Amino acid sequence: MQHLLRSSVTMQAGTATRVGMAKRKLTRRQAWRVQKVQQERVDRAQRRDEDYAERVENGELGPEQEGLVIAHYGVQVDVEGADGNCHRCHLRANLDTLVTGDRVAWREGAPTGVIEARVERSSELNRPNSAGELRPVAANIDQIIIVIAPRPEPHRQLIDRYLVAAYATGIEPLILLNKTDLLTTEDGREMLQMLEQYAALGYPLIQASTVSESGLDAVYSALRDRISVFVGQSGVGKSSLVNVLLPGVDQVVRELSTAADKGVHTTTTARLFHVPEGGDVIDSPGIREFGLWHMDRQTVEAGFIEFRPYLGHCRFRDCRHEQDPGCALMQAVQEGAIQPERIDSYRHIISSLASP
Ligand SMILES: Nc1nc2c(ncn2[C@@H]2O[C@H](COP(=O)(O)OP(=O)(O)OP(=O)(O)O)[C@@H](O)[C@H]2O)c(=O)[nH]1
Ligand SMILES: [Mg+2]
Ligand SMILES: [Zn+2]
Repeated sequence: MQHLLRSSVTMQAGTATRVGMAKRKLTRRQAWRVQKVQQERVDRAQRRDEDYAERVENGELGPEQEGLVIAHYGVQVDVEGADGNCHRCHLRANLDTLVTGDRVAWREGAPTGVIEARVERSSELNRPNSAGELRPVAANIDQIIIVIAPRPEPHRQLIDRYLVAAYATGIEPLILLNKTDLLTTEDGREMLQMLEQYAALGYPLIQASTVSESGLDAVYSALRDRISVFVGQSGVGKSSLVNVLLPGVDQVVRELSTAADKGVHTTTTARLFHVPEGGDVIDSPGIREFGLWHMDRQTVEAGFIEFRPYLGHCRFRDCRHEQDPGCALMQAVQEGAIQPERIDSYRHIISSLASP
C-alpha cells in the first residue's frame, strides 16, 4: 500500500479548541479548566497508544491489513476488512480524522481493532461545520448525486452550490429527481423546466420514485463501477433510495412534517453500502445550507460552467457582473445564453464569500 499517512501533527483536536477559545477572554479559572481538559485528552490518547503497543506485543492484534471505512462514530470507525465483515476500530492517536470512504491499514482485535494509517485520498468532499471549520464528509468519491424532490421544494441555490463544489473537487455531479409520484401537473411542469435547464448545461439527470419504484434501473446503472455519494436537503429521500436499491438494508427514514421536526436530520452519519449490481453508494446526512465561503471568486465563476466562454470578456478586468457597463455575462443573460436564475445564484454565492 502506497502513500500511507501514518502520522501528522499530534492532538489536532486540542489545537482546534485552543484557537476557538482564543476568541473569548477567559478568566484564570476557566483557562485552567480548559488546559486541564486538554491535558486529559492528551493523556487519554497516550494511554491508548501505550495500550496499543502492549496489545501488539502480546499478539492480541491481527496482522496489518487493508480496509475501507464504512462509517465513523466520534473516535471509532467501522472498517470493512478483506473478510467482507465490519469491524469496530479505534484510531491511533496521531491519525487525522477519518471519513467514510477512506482506505486504511488496520489490525483486527477484540473488542476493537486499531487503525494504523490512512491511504492518501483521491478526492474529498468538504463542507464547513457549524463552527465554520472546513471538514471532510467523505473520501475517494467519483460521483456526487444531488438528490432533489418536489417536496421539500428544491432550492436552486443549493443545487448550484453543489455543482460548484463538484467542479472544485473534480468529482462528477449527477442530478436525481426523486418522488416523481408526487409530481402534479403544475409543479411537474415547473420542475421539468428547471431540470431541462440543467440538462442543457450538460449535467446528467435521472428521475425516480422509491414509492412507485420507477427509474430504479437508471439509478443502478449510474451507480455501477464507482463510489457515489447521495447529497441534498433533508427529507428528499436519500435513505429511502438506499433502502429500495439495496435488499436487506434498512436505513431509518422519516417524514419531516411537523414544525418540531424542522432542522432535524434523520440520517446523522455518512455510511457506505455496496450495491449488488456493482458500485458503492454513501448515504449522507441532509443539509439545509451548503456554505462555500471558503472558496475564491475564480473557483465559483468557473463552477458555473456556462459562464466560461464569457469570462475575461467584460470591459473591466475587475468586473463584478452586477451593474458594470460592458459586462459580457449580463449581455449573455440578455441574449438568453445564460439563465437569469443562474446569475442570481452566482451573485448570492459571491456575496457570501469570506473574501469576495
Ligand atoms: N411520495 C414519496 N415519498 C418518498 C419517496 N422517497 C422517500 N419518500 C419519503 O420522504 C420522507 C423522507 O425520506 P428519507 O429517506 O428519510 O429522506 P433523507 O433524504 O434520507 O433525509 P435525511 O436523512 O434527513 O437527510 C419519508 O417519509 C419517505 O417515505 C418517493 O419516491 N415518493
Ligand atoms: Mg437519510
Ligand atoms: Zn462582467
